[in-house]
Amino acid sequence: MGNTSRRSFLQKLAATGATLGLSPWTLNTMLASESNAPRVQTVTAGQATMLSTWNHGIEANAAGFLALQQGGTAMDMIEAGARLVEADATGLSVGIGGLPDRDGHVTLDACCMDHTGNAGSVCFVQGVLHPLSLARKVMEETPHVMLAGAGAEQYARELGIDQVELLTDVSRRAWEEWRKTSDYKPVINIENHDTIGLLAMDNQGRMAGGCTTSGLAYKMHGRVGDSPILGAGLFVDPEIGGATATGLGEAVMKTVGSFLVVELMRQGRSPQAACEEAVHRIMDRMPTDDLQVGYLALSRSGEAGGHAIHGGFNYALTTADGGSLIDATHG
Ligand code: SD4
Repeated sequence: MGNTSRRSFLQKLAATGATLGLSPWTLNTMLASESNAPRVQTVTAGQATMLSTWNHGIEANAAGFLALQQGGTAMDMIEAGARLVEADATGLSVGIGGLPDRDGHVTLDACCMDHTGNAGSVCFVQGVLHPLSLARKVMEETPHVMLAGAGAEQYARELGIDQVELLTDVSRRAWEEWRKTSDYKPVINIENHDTIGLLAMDNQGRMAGGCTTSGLAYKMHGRVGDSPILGAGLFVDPEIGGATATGLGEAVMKTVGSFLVVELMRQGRSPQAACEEAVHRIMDRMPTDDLQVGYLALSRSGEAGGHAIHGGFNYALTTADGGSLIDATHG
């Protein structure tokens, strides 16, 4: 992270921490441990843990821990973290402010899984501020797992979930600029590095996960990525652990990445080794010079790991002792 972006990140973290009512001690611990963190950490089984993709994972995890302190479950931690990032209009790849498709529509994808293995998902949703909350409602209140497009939007209206214009002045201007050339080429770690995947374990050992995104910028209208696809962008087996993905969804879907990571953990791999194997599966099957994918995994015993095709992928790991931003291994 460059000095300027790091400074603004830390300022934002301090402001968010204050809003969340985090103690100065917790904030200081997070700030102090933002660098030089080990790549793999083990926490005490039963100790609450939260793991989220990219820089904004620190703030998301802080929101998750606040939900936990207020009596929430692992699923509440996930929803709280996701909502914070979805509502941040400065993020260009999640919720409001997300970059639109090539026709100028912001379309959102999200899913979640809870500690019972239950799952909910929404995809190709427009005008909804909190798609992960909508996915949770699908999981908890309907006999279905996945709602798409107009049907999901109709359900959101019935529930009274906030409706908003997701295209902001900034994202509209970026789209208008892009339209001058309409050049579509994924750019590693640049185009979409804000999608958030979250994994959590609460004090009672309950595990949950979530993933929420506006997907690839300037994608074809109607394109749905890996993020709302259970087993691809997210998978949680309450007995084994969870995994989530970020990056080019097409590569993740073709290898059913998050399910693969969890199954590898079931066979005895550590979260780190499982993420590495899932990344190598992609690297073995397709050219990856222009393609980034990163996986995160959290085991039931509280061990965390992350690995990506290319450098530049990082993630936030938070326990009651504080949070750290970790540069994932790669290659
Ligand atoms: C997608 N996987 O729609 C998402 C994008 C992403 O970090 O995660 N970017 O393909």
